[in-house]
Amino acid sequence: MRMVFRWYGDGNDTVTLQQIKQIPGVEGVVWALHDLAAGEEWPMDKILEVVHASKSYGLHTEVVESVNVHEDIKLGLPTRDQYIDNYKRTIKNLAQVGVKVICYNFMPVFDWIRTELNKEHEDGSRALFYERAKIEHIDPMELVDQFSRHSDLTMPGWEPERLQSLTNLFAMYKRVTEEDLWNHLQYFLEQIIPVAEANGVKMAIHPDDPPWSVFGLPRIITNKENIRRLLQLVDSPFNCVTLCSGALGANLDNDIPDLVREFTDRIPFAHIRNIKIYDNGDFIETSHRTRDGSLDIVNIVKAFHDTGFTGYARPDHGRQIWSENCRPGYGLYDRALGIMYLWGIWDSLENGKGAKS
Ligand SMILES: [Mn+2]
Repeated sequence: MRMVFRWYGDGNDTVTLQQIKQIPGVEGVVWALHDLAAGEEWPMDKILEVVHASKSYGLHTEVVESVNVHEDIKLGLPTRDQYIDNYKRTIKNLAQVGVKVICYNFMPVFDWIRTELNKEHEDGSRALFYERAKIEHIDPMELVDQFSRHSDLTMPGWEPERLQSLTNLFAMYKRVTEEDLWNHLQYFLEQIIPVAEANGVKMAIHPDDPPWSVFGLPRIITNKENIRRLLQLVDSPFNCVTLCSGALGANLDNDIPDLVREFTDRIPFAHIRNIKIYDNGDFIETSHRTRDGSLDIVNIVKAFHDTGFTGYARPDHGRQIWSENCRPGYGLYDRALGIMYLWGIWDSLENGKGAKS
């Protein structure tokens, strides 16, 4: 397990590279050019800025999250080809600086959905929260409005320029079924996987978060059967999945250790975090500790260990604790605690093989 930590870049993150370097066992940052719109080619000079900054702290940049997919590709519009060409060029550019894994997603309009960014736990910590009944009744524009007023740091997937065209997008997706979305994903993968393969870059799709349809939009990367289907769309070792325990785990029918075991050869990157799921279907993000949430993090890590996982892992989200002022889900303290929990489990499993490896 190669531990990495998401970093939003200079001036765009409350966490510094020096802080990241000081977290035990973190070897690299998970990064992106967050100021570029989806569909643009990532230019080498901007890529190199991040690479050089990270290298100066001894952190590698082998994992990128995300290279966002332009909506025209997801919608299957004739204009998609220019964006796919840009995507191919971005893959080649990233390969030149040693990127090994690109995480992306194929969720229409929104990358992820919550109803509150700062829901208070009993202990006063704050976390991302999903209230099922609220989602069923709220106008998506209202939610977007609430989120944009909340934070001066733009959140991935909720970039203002994308949200301006929200009404239009919803109208266009009215005609897109799940089968259409599968076809559009296949078209995309058939074009980019050969490029990824030729450049030694694994494309790792992030599952839909949460793993069900929201606001009537189609969602397809939601469960074991659909991940199998995804991997067969283009059956290449470079067509992979980012195993996100918290995204898939919001549906308790998804047995995460079982998914890890089945898809082990096609998981180059793991997101590990816990959530507490209530009887009414609401869920809140918790500390990583197994007993704090509904997911068995010990057994999830054990499944990775049992299958000889040598890919990258990050703690995904954390709560806001100790009065930290940070991006919702992306503070320093709780993610660092999460990393130490994950290492604790991992090293105890290594016991007997020499935990010093
Ligand atoms: Mn995730």
